[in-house]
Amino acid sequence: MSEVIATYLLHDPLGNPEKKAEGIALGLTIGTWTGLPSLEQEQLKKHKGRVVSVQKLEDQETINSYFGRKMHRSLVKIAYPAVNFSSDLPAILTTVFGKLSLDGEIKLLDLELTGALKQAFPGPRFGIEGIRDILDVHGRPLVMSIFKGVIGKDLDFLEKQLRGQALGGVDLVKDDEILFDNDLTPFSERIKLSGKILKSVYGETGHRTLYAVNLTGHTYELRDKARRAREAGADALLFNVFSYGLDVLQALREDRDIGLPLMAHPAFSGGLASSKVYGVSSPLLLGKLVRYAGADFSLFPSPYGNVAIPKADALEIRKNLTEEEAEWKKTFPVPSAGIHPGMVPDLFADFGVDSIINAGGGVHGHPDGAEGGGKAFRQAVDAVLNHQSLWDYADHHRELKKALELWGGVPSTK
Ligand code: 1AE
Repeated sequence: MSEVIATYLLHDPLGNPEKKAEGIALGLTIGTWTGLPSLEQEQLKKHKGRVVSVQKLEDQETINSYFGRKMHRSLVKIAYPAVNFSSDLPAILTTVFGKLSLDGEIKLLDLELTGALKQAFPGPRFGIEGIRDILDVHGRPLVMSIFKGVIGKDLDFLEKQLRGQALGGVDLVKDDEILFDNDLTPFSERIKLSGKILKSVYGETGHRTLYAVNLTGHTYELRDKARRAREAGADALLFNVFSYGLDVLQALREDRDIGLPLMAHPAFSGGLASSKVYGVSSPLLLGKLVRYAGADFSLFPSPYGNVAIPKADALEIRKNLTEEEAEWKKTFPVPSAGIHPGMVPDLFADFGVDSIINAGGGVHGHPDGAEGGGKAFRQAVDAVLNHQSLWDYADHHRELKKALELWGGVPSTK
């Protein structure tokens, strides 16, 4: 029998997590058990939630002072029978963390799907290998840059930015997540323009760059808009999945007429995942669930940029996106935000070859502009691949040297 096993971090003033766990397991399934006549117990047995384990944790003074009273902490695992819900994420999330999420003293850390339930989720259409094949880039992390400062600007401005980024040798360029449909740079015009520019740069340099256009608008418009994007020649779609919902991502993934690589942006996820005591963990949201729903790329805050998350969380996100799973292809981890070339050795060490180094300000802020910024990142990657320090490599690579002089060559976390 398939189940979803949910892991929660529980805060409990009474020090009786077993009782609280049993209350959750029953409350989110059949409601009550002990008072039921034995015939009804028999009928409802297969629907009953099951406490799998309760593990008491050390108290934490910061948590006690947050709540203003002593709170016992524990990790609790509860299994929910799949027979209780339809095989979709809205039903699963409502079961395991529906009303319970309003409690304020409990955090959903993880979900584990067992049995046939896994087959309800498609995972990425292309995955890491598929994206590498499209680009024909293997054996190194990909480099991505981001359109910046594009609101209120026209297509000529976008053209210059895109050209610079592509000439710098980045593998992907994504829209800024706050670029929506607008009169100056309409969605379809951005797709057409990017096709033209990136083809021309490919002709000049032989380097292929893909562009991820931001798919925005009302939910009911997205499917047709995404299909039109494909017809217009789009390479990939950027998607603010947490502003819409994971099931919307899954619908885009499952539509064969769309069939484009999907890039999940973490915008709004901080509203769900930032608290230590309630909400949902970022490894679950930005790792497991975006992979299950079908993202080929998952962007998330790195541990060393300007909106950093704890390193353990970032590494867990990477693990959830890339560990071997028979059912799902791997999703590219894209640790992001405030990234500059001096961080490349740490990014490489922490996230490995199968990751994407992504920067907006760290590309455009280069003294030689976006082209210089792109080159500096590619040189930093080459330095690591050649087992050289960035500074040594920069002696013969001027774009990297200028980047290191501007931003420094060592990360702040080591
Ligand atoms: C975590 C998302 C990062 C992102 O989308 C973005 O725009 C980053 O910009 P920079 O690199 O911080 O300038």
